[in-house]
Amino acid sequence: MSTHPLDDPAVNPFDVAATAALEIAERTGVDRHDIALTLGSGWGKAADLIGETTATIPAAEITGFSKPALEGHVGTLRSVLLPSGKRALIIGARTHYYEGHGVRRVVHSVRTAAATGAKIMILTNGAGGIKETWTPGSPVLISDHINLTADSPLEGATFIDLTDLYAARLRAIARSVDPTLDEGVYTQFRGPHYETPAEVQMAKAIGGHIVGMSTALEAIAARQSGMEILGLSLITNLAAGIQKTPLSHEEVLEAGREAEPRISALLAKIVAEL
Ligand code: 8IG
Repeated sequence: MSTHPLDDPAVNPFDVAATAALEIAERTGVDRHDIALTLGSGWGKAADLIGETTATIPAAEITGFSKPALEGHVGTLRSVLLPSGKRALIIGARTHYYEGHGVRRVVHSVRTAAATGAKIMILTNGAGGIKETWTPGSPVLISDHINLTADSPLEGATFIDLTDLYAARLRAIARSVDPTLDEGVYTQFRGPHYETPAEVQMAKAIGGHIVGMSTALEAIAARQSGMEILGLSLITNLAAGIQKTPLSHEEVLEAGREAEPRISALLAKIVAEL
């Protein structure tokens, strides 16, 4: 029998998020957070650069959060005081859809961020690149997404507009910090296997430029909660068949480590402009 609150269909996931937000307020001493960031592979160092960390909490100690499943993913929530005086909540504990715990658990961190007061949600990830001009280590803006998981965080007849999901306003701010930032359509596959070369060609044919396993479902939940969204992918590898060599998780981690100082500094500069 599962004892996870989000596994009980009778439980309202927004109530669980509200409880988690109260716990975060208590543990951090910060009543409201203004911005939230989910830091995926390669982006973790941004946490140290955007401001002063005033509290660090193991995420698993907060209601609804699951233990991190993966190396390279930090299972902490951090409250950071920005130079502007704003407060950022840093989520270093992503639950992936491929873990099989259901989409409620995947988007719990995003709903919790909204419940802490965050109006801007920055979603970052490591991903595969389809555009031939991209090389491993390139950060790119997400302009839109294609959700190939056949799932949704929305339950019941909840019809939500996804136009300008990745806010043009925030993308323009990011480009004002780095005018060389390219952008592309993020295509979420279920994973955890990487795509076949044929699936990558399909993603390309339907308008995808980035392949990943995380961000689309989170962005939908962030929109439902009324947050403005900025999405950034670190291209850690070219997608299968685009690069001629097989993909390896080790290679992906290495590309993330190599790019981390550079892209984390970029993200910190972007956050300072928000
Ligand atoms: I890092 O090539 C990383 N995550 N789906 N495909 C998918 N997810 C990824 C990839 C990739 N690289």
